[in-house]
Amino acid sequence: MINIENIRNDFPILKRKVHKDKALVYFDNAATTQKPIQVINSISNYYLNYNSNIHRAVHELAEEATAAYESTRDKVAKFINAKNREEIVFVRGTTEAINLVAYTWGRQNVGKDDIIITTEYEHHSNIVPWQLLTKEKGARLEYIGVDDNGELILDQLDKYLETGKVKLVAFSQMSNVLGTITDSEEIVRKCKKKGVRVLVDGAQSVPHMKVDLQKLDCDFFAFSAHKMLGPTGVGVLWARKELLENMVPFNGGGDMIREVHKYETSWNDLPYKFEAGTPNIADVIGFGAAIDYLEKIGMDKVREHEIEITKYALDKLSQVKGVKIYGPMNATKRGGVISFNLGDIHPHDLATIIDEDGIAIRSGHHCAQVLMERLDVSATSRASFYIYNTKDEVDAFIKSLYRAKELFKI
Ligand code: 7TS
Repeated sequence: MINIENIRNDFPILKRKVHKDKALVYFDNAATTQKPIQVINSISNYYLNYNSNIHRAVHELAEEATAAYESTRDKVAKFINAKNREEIVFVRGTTEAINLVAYTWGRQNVGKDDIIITTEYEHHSNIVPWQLLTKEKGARLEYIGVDDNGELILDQLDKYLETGKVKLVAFSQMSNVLGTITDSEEIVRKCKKKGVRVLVDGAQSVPHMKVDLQKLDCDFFAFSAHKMLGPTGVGVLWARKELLENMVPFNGGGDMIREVHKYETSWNDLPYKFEAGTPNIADVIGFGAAIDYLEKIGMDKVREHEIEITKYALDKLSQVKGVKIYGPMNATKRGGVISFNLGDIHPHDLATIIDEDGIAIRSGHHCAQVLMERLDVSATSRASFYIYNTKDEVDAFIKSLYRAKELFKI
């Protein structure tokens, strides 16, 4: 069991009131999580005490900043059990990581009539880059469908793999709308048999469960710091060393070069070949503090807490008459994300009403319009949890839904 009271004390924002005197119930964690004081302090400590550019100067400040920045790379590698620190590329976030792969590896390896597969429950950031690439190359983009339980219909993958034309399968390890945990190892196994590359979007999984890249055995992996207690503007692309070595650079500029001449340039070693320009030093350092924080709790404990709170919320929510919940009803098959609709109340109206009670949820298409089409809705409401959320907060949320029901007379 985790000590929620101690954890909550580390998050200054949880003490603030909203709408004058309402306690904040923050259930929008799938969008971004709150930050503990340890992360905030590590960023301000950098600016207060050793602000400097990295990898360039020999003075003490630069050495301290470089060491702190590079120590996050080691922490990330250990956190996701990557074999080599050189395989960890810092980017702005999941979106940039996927675009990097599409623009470099994709342009080099995908041609006319090739197939890229994604799924119907992807975030737009794992759809649009592939649309851009396939349109440019005259290739095809195909989808693994979602069944009525909110799970992927994996048989559909076999049919495409049989064609021998699939170059890449790109999918999310956890849906940001349905919470569904993808059977990732099974997909990787099927793809490996056919020599097909796999990209896994870990934006929702890495913050919430233990991820082991050596076990997962995919080829590309992307995630964002800000969904796991870290700052915005930092994320990770992990890719196999041999792939990164053969990929052309994404951005050209400082730091990514070894030698530049008038007409020719040679590239720096990995991972610097993919980190052009002054990076987001402060926030990478803050990301390191976020990983330390999660490691101290233990990812097994994080997951355990989330299952408990999700189970509780699914149970309470399904007792509210008129509620439709999307995705698997078994809390062990999903992360702490619950999308739902209440009667015919528009999700934006519902979110606005319950916000008056201090409950912050997300409403809309959650950057997953392909899934909205599949579910035949224009939008859903979504409550998403993290380590600092409590059952009392779930109760407050449910109470607020009853107030909305009364207001809308349903
Ligand atoms: N992939 C998944 C599965 C996501 O949930 C998100 C963000 C992204 C990619 C993009 O991450 P970014 O850090 O590059 O923006 N998801 C959400 C969400 O569910 N609500 O706001 C952002």
